Amino acid sequence: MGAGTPRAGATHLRALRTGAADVLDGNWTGTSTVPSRRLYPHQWSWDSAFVAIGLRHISPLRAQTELETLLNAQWGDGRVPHIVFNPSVPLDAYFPSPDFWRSSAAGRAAGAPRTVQTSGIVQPPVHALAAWLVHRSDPGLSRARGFLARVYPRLAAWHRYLLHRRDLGGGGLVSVVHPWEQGMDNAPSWDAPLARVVPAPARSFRRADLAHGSAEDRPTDLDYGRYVRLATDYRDGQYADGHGDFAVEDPSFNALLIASEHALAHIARELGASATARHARAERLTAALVDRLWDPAEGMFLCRDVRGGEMIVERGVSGLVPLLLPGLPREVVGAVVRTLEGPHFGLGTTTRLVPSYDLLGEAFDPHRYWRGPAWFNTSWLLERGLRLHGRTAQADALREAALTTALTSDFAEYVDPYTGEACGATRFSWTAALTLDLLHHHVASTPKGGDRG
Ligand code: 9WN
Repeated sequence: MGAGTPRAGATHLRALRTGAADVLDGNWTGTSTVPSRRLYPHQWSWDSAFVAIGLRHISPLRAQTELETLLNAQWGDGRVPHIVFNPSVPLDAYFPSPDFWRSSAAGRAAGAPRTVQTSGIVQPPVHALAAWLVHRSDPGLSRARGFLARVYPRLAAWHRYLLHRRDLGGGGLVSVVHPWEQGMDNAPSWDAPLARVVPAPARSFRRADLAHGSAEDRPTDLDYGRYVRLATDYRDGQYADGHGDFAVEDPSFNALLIASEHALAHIARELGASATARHARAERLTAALVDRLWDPAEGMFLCRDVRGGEMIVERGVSGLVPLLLPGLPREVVGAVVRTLEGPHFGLGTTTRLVPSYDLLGEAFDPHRYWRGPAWFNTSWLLERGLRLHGRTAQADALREAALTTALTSDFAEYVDPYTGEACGATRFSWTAALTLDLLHHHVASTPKGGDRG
């Protein structure tokens, strides 16, 4: 592996498993897992999907519960909210808090639940993929509890919401309406579309994140002002879709939807229904993704600014995530792998884990949120993609690097992509969970088999 990452030895493997399980135990609330006790003290949507993928190796029951708790907060229109608030956590522990989103009042027309408070935006749809992997880890328990039969209609409604209410560009792909929806909040790809948004005045809100993280690593106040404006406008429009100033088709969000659509096909078949229509939809979406977001000259996928009507020429890790799709044309796979290993992302040469943004980009910063550092979930997705497309040596090297870095960084939220230095929170849930998943496959050493298919 480049950057001198050592191979994880047996002692490390034991320490990793114990350490990762301990992080997940510490962040477990009884019904779900917080991403980080201090920084993110509620349930987050895509975090919970990644957490379930790891939890299944130590407790399939807890993994099922994690997903079911999230889906219990689903809105009537099918959306799965990006945060489910824990009522026992003080309001000022995280901003924006439930009194900002006012989900049960402002979201009434969209069918927000009455008994639980949530945000009104969404996050990437990793859930059906997670549900399928959780089922595969213990099919007996899953069948005995009717797990898939219960989650399938909810997951189907979730995908229906995205495909029917969020095709704002009219080309078959889903748009995100807020940078928080895509999950890579502060990525340089949002700079241009965000520039059109008038920021909410700094005095109109109070950030909670700066109490736990260093200001140089977090988004700026100006960015926050814009995030707040977009969320306020969405709320004040009763969370109806199609009116906001920000709409972007993002490669990673759509690729995760497609991967989850394939997973829904497997779930349908397991439940005795036909998988054909779902696989066909996934293939159609893959074709739309290539058609609308693939840039052959850049050798990667780009975001499309739906409101501005143009492609956003910034190289973010999101543009590599479609590698996890089985139906990607062979030349696209080859080009994405070359980009991943080339000077912009440096995997196997200059970087340990996949940076969130172009090493040579003007906005690159190895420590600032989503503008350069490496996150474990994107490396996990790319490890999966490399393995799926037969790049076994590269997948093995990335897995080793992720395992070693998870241990040395105390399961950091994100790391410096060159040095692996810990940034943000430590004992971060999805880092621990995905470590357990990588570890499981490392030990099983079944590159293409097992439950990875
Ligand atoms: C806003 C919880 C979440 C992750 C996101 C990450 C960060 C929140 C924030 O934390 O976003 O949703 O306050 O910055 O960007 O990917 O889901 O871990």
